[in-house]
Amino acid sequence: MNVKIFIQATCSIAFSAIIGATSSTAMADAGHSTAKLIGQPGKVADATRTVEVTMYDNYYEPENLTIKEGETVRFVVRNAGGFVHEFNIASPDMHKAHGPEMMMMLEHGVLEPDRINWDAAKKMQASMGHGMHNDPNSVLLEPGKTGEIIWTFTGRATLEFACNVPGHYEAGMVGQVKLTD
Ligand SMILES: [Cu+2]
Repeated sequence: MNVKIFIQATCSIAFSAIIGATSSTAMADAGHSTAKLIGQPGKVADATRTVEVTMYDNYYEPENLTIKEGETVRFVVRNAGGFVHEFNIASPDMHKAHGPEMMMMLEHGVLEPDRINWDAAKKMQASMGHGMHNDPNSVLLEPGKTGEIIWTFTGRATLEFACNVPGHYEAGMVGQVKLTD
């Protein structure tokens, strides 16, 4: 396989991991049907509640989430660990596809253990030609930082919230989203 082509083909998605792609970029990879099933970005006015999620090395509190189908939830996510962590709502397949992309961020020096290297991110952007966007189903946080996601759970897909920083999912940094009536 031509390595250069491989990198070019995947970098837009890799970038989505961190800087976040448009949802369409991130989700096109997993298929539009999947994108619909996992839900969609919500509006704060529609949020029925706020759920606080704390990230540690390498687990979440709470460990799992129970959410009503159709519910819009505002997640306030805090990284209380010593490493960079991600809170990403997606199907298991999407997480699986996301892992190698995060590995590429690591290899480009963008993703350091305890910080996001924005200079490296800019260099990667310059060399790859991709812009910075927001990825509405994911937030990547340095230690001590807090972020927010507002998500509407429209479907009945099998969902997980997980951290795709290399090694973290495997270490157990993943929880189930149980959708109920
Ligand atoms: Cu993590």
